[in-house]
Amino acid sequence: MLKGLLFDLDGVLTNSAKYHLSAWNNLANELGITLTDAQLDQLRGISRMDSLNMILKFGGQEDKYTEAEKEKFAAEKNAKFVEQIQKMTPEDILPGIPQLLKDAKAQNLKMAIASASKNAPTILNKLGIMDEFDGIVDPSTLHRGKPDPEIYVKAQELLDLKADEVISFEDAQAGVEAIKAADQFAVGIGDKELLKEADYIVASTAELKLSEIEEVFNK
Ligand code: B16
Ligand code: MG
Repeated sequence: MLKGLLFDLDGVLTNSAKYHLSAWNNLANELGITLTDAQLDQLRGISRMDSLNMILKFGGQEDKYTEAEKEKFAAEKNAKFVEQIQKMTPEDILPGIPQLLKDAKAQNLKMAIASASKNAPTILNKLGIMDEFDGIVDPSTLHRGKPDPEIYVKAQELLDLKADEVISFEDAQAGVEAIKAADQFAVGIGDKELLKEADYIVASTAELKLSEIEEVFNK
């Protein structure tokens, strides 16, 4: 029986992904690395340091910098990102999400955030939806990032629920893999081919309808 919903943040509740991608693009340019759209897409849902390491690898610079230099680059990227998200407002909640949250509340479903972002509390406050959630996984407590199931297992535990009692929402391939590895029902938002492991796929959040997802979940 459905008792809870677990949400990724970037690309699901709001499009802060666009700020992440532009901040990474800036840094990559400074390092003389040109990223393709497909490479930028692979950064979705990936933690800050793992993203930086992937970018350096894309540019053939994986052994070029010390850990201290890499920390400095990551901090630089984050400073740009934090500056950008200050302008977010409730208008930045993605279409379909306010109704989904309302329908979930009407059914007394518990809700938690399973975002790799250390900036998630700031973003949720900016969007004005912090109080809607019963729990937020603290990504600094994680040992492994998505596609490892750890973050989704932790989110489910925060709500005191079992894997077959939750529906989890993701826009990233690594995220859908994490949900499936946690044995949960995955809703993928985005490209059908990339997210093909998901149990239910929509092209955009505007198409999300809790009653329709539940029909498939209950089958
Ligand atoms: P931060 P999600 C992820 O959020 C982003 O998709 C990814 O681009 C970012 O690198 C990661 O959070 C870490 O974010 O640098 O703010 O700690 O999709 O898991 O909600
Ligand atoms: Mg995401």
